[in-house]
Amino acid sequence: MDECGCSTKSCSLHDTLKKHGIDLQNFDFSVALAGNPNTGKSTVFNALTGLRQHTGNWPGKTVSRAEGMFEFGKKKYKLIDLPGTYSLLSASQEEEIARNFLVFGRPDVTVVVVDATNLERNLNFVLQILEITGDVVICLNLMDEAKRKGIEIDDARLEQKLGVPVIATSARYKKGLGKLVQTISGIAHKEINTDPHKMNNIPQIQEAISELVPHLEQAFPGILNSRWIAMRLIDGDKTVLDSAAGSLYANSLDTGSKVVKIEEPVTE
Ligand SMILES: Nc1nc2c(ncn2[C@@H]2O[C@H](COP(=O)(O)OP(=O)(O)OP(=O)(O)O)[C@@H](O)[C@H]2O)c(=O)[nH]1
Ligand SMILES: [Mg+2]
Repeated sequence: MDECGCSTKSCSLHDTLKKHGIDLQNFDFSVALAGNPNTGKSTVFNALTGLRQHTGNWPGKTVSRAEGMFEFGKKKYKLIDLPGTYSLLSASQEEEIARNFLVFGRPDVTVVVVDATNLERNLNFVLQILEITGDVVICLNLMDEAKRKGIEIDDARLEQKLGVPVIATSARYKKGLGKLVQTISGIAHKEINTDPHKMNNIPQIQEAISELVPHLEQAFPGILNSRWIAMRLIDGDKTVLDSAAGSLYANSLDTGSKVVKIEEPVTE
């Protein structure tokens, strides 16, 4: 038990969370809800927290934030509804908030709400999250819609491939949410061990990165974090090249230097 009266968090972590506008006092665990826009995050959030929630803005931003709580097994969980984003590249206020919260706020559990009818695009986001944290539960939502469209998903295989639990839900109809909460609790209590799939562990990806890096360094002399940029390019994110070019140009105007600093996500 630390001085904040919480059994699981150090006070420095509380301070970090407070900077993000999250007060964890009297809560045992923090849980972030992340995902692409329109996947049902707020529907899950409302179903789990009911009226025990309040909304405001993220500190210093115009993006709205909802936080709430639920109890399970005599423990209190604070739930934070992150802005819906397609990536975590800091390209917009929303992406910056979501990524900074995951990287620096370090929630005990991150629930990634995934649209089962649009799995490919959503998995791109999941893989980015797994680069940041392995304390993840995939909420495979809109399963009713997927069924209606004749889409079949082998959730057990998906779970095996991703190395984190996958729970099928239809949040609008409150289906699967009990199992979701149980799994959140299992991760929070470290009763469920995950083995998150990391993109950079795959030999083919390593090879592709090694092939791309010299081209990047030739095109942008003095570039920093070229491996991370190469990974973003493999993701299909061409805007990162514009950022690299823009930063180089701005830097050379400002300082005469050609060094680019593009933020790199923390990997565990
Ligand atoms: N059929 C079906 N619709 C759902 C389900 N879950 C959510 N929805 C609907 O999907 C729409 C979007 O849900 P939200 O909960 O607002 O999605 P969100 O991820 O919070 O969206 P953003 O905050 O804009 O990123 C709403 O109309 C929900 O009623 C589900 O399991 N099945
Ligand atoms: Mg929402």
